Amino acid sequence: QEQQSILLESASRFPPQKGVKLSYGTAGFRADASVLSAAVFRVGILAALRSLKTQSVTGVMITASHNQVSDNGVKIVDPSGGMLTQEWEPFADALVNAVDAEELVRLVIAFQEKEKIAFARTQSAEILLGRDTRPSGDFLLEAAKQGINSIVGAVASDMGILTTPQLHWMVQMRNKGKMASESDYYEQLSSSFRCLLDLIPKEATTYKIEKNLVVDGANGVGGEKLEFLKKSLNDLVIEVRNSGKKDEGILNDGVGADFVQKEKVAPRGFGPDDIGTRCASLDGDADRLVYFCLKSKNGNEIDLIDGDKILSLFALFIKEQLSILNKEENEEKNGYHVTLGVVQTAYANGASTDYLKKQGLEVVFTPTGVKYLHEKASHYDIGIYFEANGHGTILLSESFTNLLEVKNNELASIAKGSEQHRAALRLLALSKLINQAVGDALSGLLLVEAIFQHMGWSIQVWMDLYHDLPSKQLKVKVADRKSIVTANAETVVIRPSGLQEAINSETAKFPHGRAFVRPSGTEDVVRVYAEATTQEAADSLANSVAQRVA
Ligand code: NG1
Ligand code: ZN
Repeated sequence: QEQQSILLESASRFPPQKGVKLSYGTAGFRADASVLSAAVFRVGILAALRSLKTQSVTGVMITASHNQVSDNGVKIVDPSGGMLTQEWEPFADALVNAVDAEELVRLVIAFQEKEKIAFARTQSAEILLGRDTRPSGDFLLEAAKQGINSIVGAVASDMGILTTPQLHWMVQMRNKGKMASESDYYEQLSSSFRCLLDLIPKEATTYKIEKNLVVDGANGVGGEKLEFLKKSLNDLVIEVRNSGKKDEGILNDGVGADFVQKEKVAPRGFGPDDIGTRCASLDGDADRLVYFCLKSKNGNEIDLIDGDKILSLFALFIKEQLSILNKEENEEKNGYHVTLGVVQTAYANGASTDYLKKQGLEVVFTPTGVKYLHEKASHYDIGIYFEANGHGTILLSESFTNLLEVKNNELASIAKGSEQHRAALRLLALSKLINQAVGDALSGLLLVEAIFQHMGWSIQVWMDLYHDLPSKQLKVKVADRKSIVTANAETVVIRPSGLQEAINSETAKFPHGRAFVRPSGTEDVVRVYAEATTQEAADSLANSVAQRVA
């Protein structure tokens, strides 16, 4: 009763915008920031309910990632540190679209009964709040706090301005009972990075590693955080551009990983002087990372190193460490077979999939969206997942990590300092460096740099692992994007009928052509992807498929 009146009173202070219908898409709710207050308030309620239900810490992140600065968004971090459980998404939709405070209260009470969630002053639910650098973040954060405070027994902890992966990491660490502050995050990253560098094989490499890296911070939170992190890194000189400082430019405007990957050009602030330098780009909330190299003296053309190629680098390194570790081992005697799996989506360049399979790796596909990739990767001892756009990470199962600890202790006493011992130590350091809650541009960047120094590669060697098939992405505006329904990890359209046949007949016109369409989960568009042996063919295939969709 007390709960109902508190809820009713606070909900009436956040009336929803008429005519706005939101859905919990690939990455939570996103819209123009001006219409989001009520949604964020309600997501605060939901995060509190999730925390009460699981008796664990949850999180609310306010960000619209790579979208324009006037947009914002909100999503829930589940107790595992990953995305909100998919079972609760329909409730999130219902709650956010409730027409008034009365309906909202009815929904909450009904859901609470169904999920058997108890409200009591003595109950303690804790919700960590984070936001990116968007100016609208401040008032939206306030709305989230009020939503949380309207649930009896729930407390909000404002963690301030953070990258999305930092907040996910904090929630994961808190629920494991580990140190989870922002400075713990930096300490874990920089110490495991140092550890990997200390384990680099002694043999002289053929190539002298360029220790300078220039990073495009998308004028967002990642640039700011990297400026801080880099101070504790020896052996790597990072120059951050588009770091979000006043006058450096607008968030995601001609900068950032999404722009670089989709447009295949250098971001603002990069030019001919950077030819030959290793460059990287983060997205607006620093959960995506791509690398690139400027190509031409009189333009902004680049060679792109996307998520697929970062994944390939990680996979090669891990495979090498596993084979060193197993060199003198008899698997049967050991009774432990390490499963290593790679997870991609239909957006992965066909050349990357071919390459990975040729390396003897197991490659599986899921629909777009981290929640699907992450889940699939968690079925392996070591699961590596990446979206082509640069979002990805590595998951190491608990049993495998425990096995590594045991092996490390064993080897430390019988073969200290052996290559085998060092391989175990490298994998342990990797498990601490990589953010196992979600894709993290900062942690990913440090792992790339450490592996790079380990391999003694030039950037050219990395680029030449395989050559991307030319590809093209388009967006098509349609009346109702949800009328397109796909199957088989989004590679085929099953509705409307006839569309897949049309795509097939367009694709058949191009040798090695591949094309698919799907409704975006974050924008009101249908996305078209095409791949072929030449850029002209890929463009033309994308255009003709787009015409069939429109
Ligand atoms: P949608 O809008 O559903 O395509 C985009 C990305 C996803 C994912 C989400 C979340 C592409 C083609 N799609 O989703 O991979 O990163 O945003 O940010 O890049
Ligand atoms: Zn992002």
